[in-house]
Amino acid sequence: MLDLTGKNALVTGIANNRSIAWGIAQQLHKAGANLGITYLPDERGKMEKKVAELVEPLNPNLFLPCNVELDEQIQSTFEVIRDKWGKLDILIHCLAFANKEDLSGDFSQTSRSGFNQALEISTYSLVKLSGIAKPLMIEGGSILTLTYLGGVRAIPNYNVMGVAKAGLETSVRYLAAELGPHNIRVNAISAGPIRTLASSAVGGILDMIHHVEQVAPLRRTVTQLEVGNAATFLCSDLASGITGQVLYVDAGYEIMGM
Ligand code: NAD
Ligand code: 0WE
Repeated sequence: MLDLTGKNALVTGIANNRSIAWGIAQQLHKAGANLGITYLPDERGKMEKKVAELVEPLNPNLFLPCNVELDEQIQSTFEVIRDKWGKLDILIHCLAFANKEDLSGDFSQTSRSGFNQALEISTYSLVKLSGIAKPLMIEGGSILTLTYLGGVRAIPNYNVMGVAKAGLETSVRYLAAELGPHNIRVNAISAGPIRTLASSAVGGILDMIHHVEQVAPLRRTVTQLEVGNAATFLCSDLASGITGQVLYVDAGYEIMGM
């Protein structure tokens, strides 16, 4: 039923064993997908080593550095995919960045450079990666990104990331409209708050998680593997009629009014 054998999947955004992208990669692997993994390189090569060790059990047959701020790294990532795979079926976009000082305090004080950087890394990168992936998705394909409720509602301190996620969700719709005739589907998962490297660096995340545990219909938060299961579904032929959508994987929190 849910079978991804013969599918080539590129997964971005794994930093450690708490990353949502790690939960997605594990479930794609379980469904039989052939994995390519990209990581954000640092000067000392620490991230490369850490992520390589983590993903080894999934036998990725591509493992590449890809800082989405650098066109040449994006370009060479997709050159390797073209040369080694010949086609791409699944693209997972699971990355975001804003300056820490722009994720607290007054939104109106966001700097021009901080605003631009958050939108370049968190939003424009989906547009850019999709444009490069398009000619490689020769048998059709599925593109998936990760968003958060702060792109739709004003969530305290999410600030410039909320603007980035609003732009991301809108990009999903415009990309879905463009790529649909090529049988490429584009969707987003809006995940509830999960403790990861990115979220743990945010003050008050534990209080937010506690609030969700009180209010969400399921009275709990979601796990990376639950997001991975929904991602695997959206990337599979079982979701062949779904594109341009934002699927909430949030224990139901989004439906509540109080
Ligand atoms: P994470 O820190 O594990 O992942 C963020 C990733 O972004 C890291 O792997 C990091 O290397 C990568 N990244 C940052 N700048 C980059 C760049 N310039 N080039 C390439 N990669 C870069 O945290 P996470 O929570 O798993 O975040 C993954 C996605 O999920 C993000 O889009 C985030 O907004 C979204 N999300 C997270 C939550 C949550 O509560 N954790 C909820 C909803 C959505
Ligand atoms: O999208 C996110 C996290 C995004 C993020 C987090 C950081 C922290 C460290 C982007 N850039 C950075 N930069 C850093 O230097 N989430 C959905 C998790 C999250 O972040 C919040 C949240 C939630 C939930 C920020 C404020 C309020 C709530």
